Amino acid sequence: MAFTLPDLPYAYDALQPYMSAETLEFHHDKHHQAYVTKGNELAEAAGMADKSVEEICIASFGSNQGLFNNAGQHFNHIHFWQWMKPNGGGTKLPEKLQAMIDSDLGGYDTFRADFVAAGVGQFGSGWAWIALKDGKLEIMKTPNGENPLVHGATPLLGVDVWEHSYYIDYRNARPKYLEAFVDHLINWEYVEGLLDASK
Ligand code: MN3
Repeated sequence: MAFTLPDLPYAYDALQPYMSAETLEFHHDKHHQAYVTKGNELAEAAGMADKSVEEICIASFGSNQGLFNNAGQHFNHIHFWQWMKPNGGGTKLPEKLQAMIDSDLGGYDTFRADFVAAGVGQFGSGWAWIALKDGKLEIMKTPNGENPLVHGATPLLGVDVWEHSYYIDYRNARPKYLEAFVDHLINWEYVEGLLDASK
């Protein structure tokens, strides 16, 4: 099925002051739209236009880099908009997720430090993740449009560390952006929904 750009699940200015309307206008309307447009062209050319974005990610990884880059980024951004909400973040997590963060990631404070460190430590463009692999949570980082799907894992939470995601609001201060994402933006209910759906 052809890729389509989903609407943002909130107003462009809803995540201020942690993510500006200007950032969301460029990031959603220009960057994500470009992945959709190019991804559709390349999926058509590869005879994969009838496949889902998840199927295309897995089938194109390592064999059709151009298609993978755009399909991967389309998948990542569909969820990225949902991984944020106004008045999100912080330490009030759904119970089941909190229990898994305690058992698998060493508790909330360790998760926060390790997740921010993964994002800061991703050299150049990419993503930091909580993924579910073999029934356990893991912190991961990936370059460019890569995601946990192509490593046999289920992405539950991801943060975009491409400069287009933070440069307008934070300039070069990637750690401050990541801290604001964790403390004020994460939609933990959406994360828990993906955990439930993965079982
Ligand atoms: Mn992006």
